[in-house]
Amino acid sequence: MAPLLACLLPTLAAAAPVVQNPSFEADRYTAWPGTAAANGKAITGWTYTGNAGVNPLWKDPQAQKGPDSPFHDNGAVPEGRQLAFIQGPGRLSQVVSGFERGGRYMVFLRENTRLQRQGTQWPRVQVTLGGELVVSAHDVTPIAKKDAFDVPFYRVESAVFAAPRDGEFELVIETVQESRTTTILLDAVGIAQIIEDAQP
Ligand SMILES: [Ca+2]
Repeated sequence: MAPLLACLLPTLAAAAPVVQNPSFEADRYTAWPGTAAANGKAITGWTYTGNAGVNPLWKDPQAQKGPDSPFHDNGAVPEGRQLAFIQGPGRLSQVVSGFERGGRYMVFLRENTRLQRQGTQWPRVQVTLGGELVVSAHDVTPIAKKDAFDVPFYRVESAVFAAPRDGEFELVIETVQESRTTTILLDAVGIAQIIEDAQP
């Protein structure tokens, strides 16, 4: 069935929902510590609440210093050079279009936690799509020791679900722990369309 599947893929892929700025590479922050509030109050493609932002920040080239990531203290950035973070309770969200009624989808992302300033809790994160919980609230612990950057962030996948209608749904990544100092690190957010094997 491989040839048939190869024929179908381009058509279906074109209709798949696309997350904007999924890897948080679109912005170039320069103001410490990389909060959106200190960098034009914008994360391209996303709406945020709370103390969210992007690391690293890129200093003046004339300062002869490399990128600085105060929130990123362990684990390898899984995609590109940048990640998003939410310190304390907050959310990153965007409206994603292109869903088809009955189509089967899965939400995925990469996550990790800052070791420093944990407070009394690790971050607790959940993901909703169109108000429906697709990734249950769960604690995120650091994937590596401090200043160990070899292991990429955890990969998290939702269960496969069917879209209840055509159109767009709001994707919300939300931290729900009480601690205001603990910080989740996020990258490589996406929505996959699950294509069934074609049977004759
Ligand atoms: Ca990235």
